[in-house]
Amino acid sequence: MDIQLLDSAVEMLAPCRRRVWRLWSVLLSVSAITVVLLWRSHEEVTTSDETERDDWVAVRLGRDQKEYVDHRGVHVVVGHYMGEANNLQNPPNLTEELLNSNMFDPRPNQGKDGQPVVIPSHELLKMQQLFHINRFNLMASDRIPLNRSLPDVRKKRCQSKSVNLTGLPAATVIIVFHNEAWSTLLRTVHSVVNRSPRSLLQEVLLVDDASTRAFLKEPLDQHVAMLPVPTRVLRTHERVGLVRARLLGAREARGQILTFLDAHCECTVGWLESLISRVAEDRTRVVCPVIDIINDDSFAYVRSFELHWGAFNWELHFRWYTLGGGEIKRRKQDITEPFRTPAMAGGLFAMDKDYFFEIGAYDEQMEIWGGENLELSFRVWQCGGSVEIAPCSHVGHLFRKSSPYTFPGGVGEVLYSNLARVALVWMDDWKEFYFKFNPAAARLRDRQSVRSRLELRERLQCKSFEWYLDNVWPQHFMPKDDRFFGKIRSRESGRCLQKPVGKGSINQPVGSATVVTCTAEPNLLQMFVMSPSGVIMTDESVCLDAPERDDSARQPKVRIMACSGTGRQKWSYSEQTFALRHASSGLCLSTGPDEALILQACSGHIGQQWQLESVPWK
Ligand SMILES: *[C@@H]1O[C@H](CO)[C@@H](O)[C@H](O)[C@H]1NC(C)=O
Ligand SMILES: *[C@@H]1O[C@H](CO)[C@@H](O)[C@H](O)[C@H]1NC(C)=O
Ligand SMILES: *[C@@H]1O[C@H](CO)[C@@H](O)[C@H](O)[C@H]1NC(C)=O
Ligand SMILES: [Mn+2]
Repeated sequence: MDIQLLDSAVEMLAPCRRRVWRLWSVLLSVSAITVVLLWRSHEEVTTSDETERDDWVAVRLGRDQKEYVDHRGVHVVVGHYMGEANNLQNPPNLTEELLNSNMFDPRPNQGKDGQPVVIPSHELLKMQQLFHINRFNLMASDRIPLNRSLPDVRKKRCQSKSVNLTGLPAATVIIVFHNEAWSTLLRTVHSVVNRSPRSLLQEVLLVDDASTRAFLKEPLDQHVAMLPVPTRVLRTHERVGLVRARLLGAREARGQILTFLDAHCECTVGWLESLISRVAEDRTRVVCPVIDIINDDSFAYVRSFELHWGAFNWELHFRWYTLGGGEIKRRKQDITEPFRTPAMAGGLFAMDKDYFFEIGAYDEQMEIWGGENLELSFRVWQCGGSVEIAPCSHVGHLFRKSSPYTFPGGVGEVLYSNLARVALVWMDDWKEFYFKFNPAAARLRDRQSVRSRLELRERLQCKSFEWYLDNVWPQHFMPKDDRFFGKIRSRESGRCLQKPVGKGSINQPVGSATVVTCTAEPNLLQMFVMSPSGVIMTDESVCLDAPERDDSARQPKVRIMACSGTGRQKWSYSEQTFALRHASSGLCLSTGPDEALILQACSGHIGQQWQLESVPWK
């Protein structure tokens, strides 16, 4: 999940292996150390798929920027906005005049080929002031031409794979915006116009959701009138939010394929044909591009990783998790082949227009944004379609640290109402799990009228949420009737297993597994799921993990790590001896020094006895 770690692990791979081989040839007497090194490097090769090596990374991600990758694509984490709001207690004095002026001032070579923009030091103060308007570096954006060049970030095999455009349906690209900056909005439009095969691009529809900026009115109409592709601007009379604005665009669309984009994207070559060809083959497919990163400070285009799929955590916040083991294997056969994803980020996707309306478009009761991506994902999967990511389609998206938008009614109210609707309509028993552990959403539960959406589900004869979990996301970490959910208590100390706290609210919480004083429910840090196959896991897709081999001499530490589906994360529990035995090493989970947990030869000792205390989840 941590893109920086992933990145450096991949980059270190090649030199590391060379070093190992040199050692090997020099030290003919095969020392134990060499063996260990070799084994290590082998393990690294197999776990970090070398065919997925990313050769092009324009800039290193900044410290806080990397946080975006975990939930990129998505305006997800409320906590994020709340945190950022503190900085806004002293907002700079942004006058109406400043807000309404278009400061677009392109310099021919700035941002060229996706390079970062450099602002001279004497302009830094001004730059900081302007940053607050859209919560990204507006001055940097305004210096980059609308038609800036970007590298072809696709895998070699994608570049050489040609798509037969004959007979493919054309798309309407729908871009909803609210007070977007001129340069980001129009760079989105120009990148669509310049990098889409003309025969596949029917038109561009801009939906202005009640923007107040003067330059987004007549000047925008005049600008788009000159584009070589039919482009219309639709306007709502009052703020209707993302869902209803997209619906307006969808109803007006003339193309057979609806392609939704955020208003601050840049499409790269090949992006559209890879999406449309999949939908043309099967109209029930919803296809997403790989979402690359446009840095909110420098506007550098940063290639992202293709080995993640979208899902969600116990709070129904969208997350990117490492692909399931089966999917990774399947991908090795052909890395250009699209792969299924349990959920989509929501901002960027293509689907058949008729299918969009047949399966119920969007839930019109959803306000502003948030949750609509999960709603559509569940609905498509449960009602017979599929959601996938096309690795040969790359679109850059500007990720911000906070939202510049106003939320009529408050962020929490809007988001949790939307999520409550998702749970009530699509999640069956798991809605009780969601409400039980998310009081903010539970409070809004009774205010939702979801009858028409339930009728839709009935009419389309959609499958259950259990089917979704079993078939679409078998690696899920939700509770279920066929598995344990609750606390894992040491019979020796009476303490409970607890997962580490993640760095920042969005990074996966990895670290040492510890036992600490048990707390009253609902403390989600102490709740674990044990699947029938023996995986002990918890929220955010982290699992109880220990080294694979019998290394009892060193008393290997037990950790909480990203779930990998490998043998090192399998355990078995005996209700007779209360032992939790690590499958691959045969050792037992034992309390160690301090709060730590270690593996030891099984002895039946009280330090190896664990009580699995079920907690009702629905
Ligand atoms: C902000 O600027 C305007 C115009 O320059 C001025 O009239 C107003 O007093 C300023 N407000 C603050 C809080 O500085
Ligand atoms: C962008 O447009 C300008 C002016 O029309 C042109 O001179 C320039 O070559 C274009 N740049 C790219 C990368 O196409
Ligand atoms: C492309 O597709 C069309 C229609 O499906 C077909 O007639 C044509 O032969 C194909 N062209 C190539 C080069 O495969
Ligand atoms: Mn966005």
